[in-house]
Parts: sequence; C-alpha cells; structure tokens
Amino acid sequence: MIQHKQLQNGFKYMEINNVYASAKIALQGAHIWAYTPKDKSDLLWVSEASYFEEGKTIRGGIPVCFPWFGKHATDASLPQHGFARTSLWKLVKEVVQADGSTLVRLELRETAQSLKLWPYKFTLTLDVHIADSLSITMSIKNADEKAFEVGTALHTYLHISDVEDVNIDGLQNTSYFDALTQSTQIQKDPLQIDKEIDRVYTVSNRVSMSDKHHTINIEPQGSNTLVVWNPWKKKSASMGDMTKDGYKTMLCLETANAREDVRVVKPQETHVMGVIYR
Ligand code: TA6
Repeated sequence: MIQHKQLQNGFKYMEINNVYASAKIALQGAHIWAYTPKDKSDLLWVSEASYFEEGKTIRGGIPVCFPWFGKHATDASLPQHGFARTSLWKLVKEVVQADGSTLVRLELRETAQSLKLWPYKFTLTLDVHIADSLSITMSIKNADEKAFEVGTALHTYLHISDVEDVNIDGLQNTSYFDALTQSTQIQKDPLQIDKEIDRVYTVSNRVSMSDKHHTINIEPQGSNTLVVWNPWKKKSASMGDMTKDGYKTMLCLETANAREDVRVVKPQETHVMGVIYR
C-alpha cells in the first residue's frame, strides 16, 4: 500500500507498507526517513529534534547530497552538501511490483533558483526499491551543452544500539582522508569508534556494520568513497536538531562520490551511483 500524507505544516511524504517492509519518503529532498523490514528493527535513525519543514533538511534518514558533497569548493556561502536535499522533487513513478515489493522514482531538474547556485541543466533521478533489502539508485543526467563535475552522497544515518558497540568490516587496508586532522591515513583493522569521526574512505567493495542487534551489509555501485561520520557529544551539542545523547545511537555510513571521486559527466551522459542495504 502506498499512502500520500502530510504533516500539519504541509510537509509532504509517502508512506509505503508492503509484505517486506515499511518506509517513509519525503518529497522534499527525496528523503527516505524510515525503512523497517518486517519483524526487524529500524535501519535508519532520525533525530528526535529533527525539523520536518520546508527548506530545512531532516536530521537523519538518507539526505541526498548533490551537486557537491560537503562545503562548496570555492564559495563557502553556498549550501553545504548542495541544494537537492532541500529542494522539492517530483514523484514520477510509484509501482507495486508482481513480487509485492514497491518501486518509487523521484526526479529533480534544474530551476531558475538552482541555476543561480549551479549553472547546469540536469535530470537527477532517485529510484528507491523497497523490499527485504533497501536499494537506492541515483542517476545524474547531464542535460546541458557543457560537461559538469558532480559530488554526491547518500548521507545515510544508520540506527545502531550504541556507537561504541559498532564494528565495521571491509575498510581494512584502505586509505582515508581524516577531515578532523586534515591528513591521509591507512585503516589497518576493522573500524571501531570511541570519539568524533569524520573520514572519507577510498573503497568500492562491500562493507558491513555490526552492532548488538544486527549486521547491515552496504553494497555500493558507482562509488569509490564511503564517508564515516559521528559528531560525538561536543559537536552535537552545537547542533540545533540533535538531542543530548542522540549521537550515541546513530552512525553515518555514506556511499559517496567525494574528494578525488567526484565525477565529470559529459553532455547527454549519465552517471549512476547507488547502494543496497541488506
Ligand atoms: O558527511 C560528513 C559531514 O560532511 C560532516 O562533515 C558534517 O558536519 C556532516 O556531514 C553533517 O552535515 P550537515 O550539513 O547535515 O550538518
């Protein structure tokens, strides 16, 4: 079943319930903010202090970062992580498949406003497949006459038992850029976390994250970067949309095209990136 709902303030979202899972997707940002497989715990974390408002990103779920990741390379006044996550997308497809799973397609194109921030015509499509796994595919079509460079992320907030329980396997022997020390390092062992972390790993293989309750496999496509982020206590205290202890039960593992992995897309070409969580 697919239902179209809105909050009292007019914030629009879709609620999907099928034999495999339930999910919620906001039209602003094509933002998946809940995905719960049947008889399992929530995959995604959302801050209890998150905004659900026009023009403000949801703190949690899966923000879509586009057309740049992080701060803009040359103009710090432009919105962090681009404009896709706060733009209103168009729903172009909602289908219940023969096997009972659900496919939702949302689309974003350039507007007069986006052209002021990023001077290119584009078609950005997000395909979300809700089944016993959650599969997300982002297709970036260059609809302009000149090539563009694009940075992206599916900035996923995973819901975890406790950040200090977590073990991340699959990053061993990869290099990462540590945004906190501005240095490049090599990851030797499976990753465990006991303080603030903000790293961009160079990795294209499957990574798995285990906590006390479950193991989540993260299978990327068209991406050579995985960002690992937890703001920890001090930084979250400075963020208006985090509660005091919220950071403990979240970890961002973000399939991305960031830093050296930004992509050049030529006119009429399409870059496809995405991720499957199982
Ligand atoms: O992906 C990690 C990161 O870029 C961090 O540096 C960080 O501050 C964060 O994302 C959250 O960004 P936001 O703009 O959503 O507050």
